[in-house]
Amino acid sequence: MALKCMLWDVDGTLADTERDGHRVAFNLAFKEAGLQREWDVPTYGELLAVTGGKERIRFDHARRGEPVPSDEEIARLHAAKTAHYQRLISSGRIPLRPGVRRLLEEAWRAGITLGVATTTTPAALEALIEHALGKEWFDRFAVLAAGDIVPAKKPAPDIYTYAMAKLGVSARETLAMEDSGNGWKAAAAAGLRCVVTINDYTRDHDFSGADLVVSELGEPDAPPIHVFANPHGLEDLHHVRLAHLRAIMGEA
Ligand code: XBP
Ligand code: MG
Repeated sequence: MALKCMLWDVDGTLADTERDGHRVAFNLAFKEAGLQREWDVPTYGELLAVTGGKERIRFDHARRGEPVPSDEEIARLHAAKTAHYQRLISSGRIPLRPGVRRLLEEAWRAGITLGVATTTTPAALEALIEHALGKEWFDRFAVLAAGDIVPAKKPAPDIYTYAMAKLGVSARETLAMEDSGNGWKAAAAAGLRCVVTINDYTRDHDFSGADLVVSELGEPDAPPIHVFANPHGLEDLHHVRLAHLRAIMGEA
C-alpha cells in the first residue's frame, strides 16, 4: 500500500512541550489558584500516564485523597493553564524536535496528506503551530484533530479514527508519528503503522510492535540517530527520510 497520509502527534513528537511547557503552565495555574502543589519533573512523568490536562488534574486530586473539584472548577483551572502555556510557547522557547520540519516539508512536497491527532487542547496546538512551525501550516494540515473532540483520549484509538474519517483515508494507507506508549497504543488500536521518536519521559515505555523506534528523526548534517527497533530492516538510518516511511508502508 502507498503512503497516502501521515498523522502527527503533537506533545513530545513535534516538540518537547511537556517538561518545560505544559508542566510549567500547570504549576503557574495551581499557584494562581492558591493550590499547594507543584508537579516536579519526575512527578509529572508519572502523571503523563493520564492523557489530557483536565483528566490529569482530576487524577492527581484523587490519588492524593483530596476532594475532586467540580468539572467547572477543573475547566477554569485548565483554561488558566492553557493561557500560561500559550504565553510560554509564544516566547519561542520550545523549538521543534530535530528533523520534524525537514520531514514534514518533504512529505508536503510529495503530496502526502498531513494531519494532527493529539489529546492536547486546540488552543495549545494552535499556539505551537503558529510559533514553532509557522502559520502556513494551518493550511497545510488537512485536519487538526485535538482535545475533547472525541470523548475517549489516547490510548483509545478514537482521535485517529476521527482524523481518518475526516480525511477519507484508510488505516492501511496512513502512518502515525508518536512519542509515547499511550500514543503508540492509540495508533495501533486504530490499525495504523507507527514511527516512534522517544524522549526523556517516554524512553522506558513499551513500544513492542511499533514499526520504527528511534531517538529522533535526525538531520543530515547532525550525528546519526539511535535506532531502538527496526523490524522492517530499514537501511541507511542516519536520519529518517520519506523513503523510509514509504518502505514501512510496503511501497516497492
Ligand atoms: C498529550 C497530553 C496532553 C498534554 C497537555 O498527549 O496528554 O494532555 O500533556 O495538554 P499526546 P492539555 O502527546 O499523546 O497527545 O492540558 O491541553 O490537555
Ligand atoms: Mg505525545
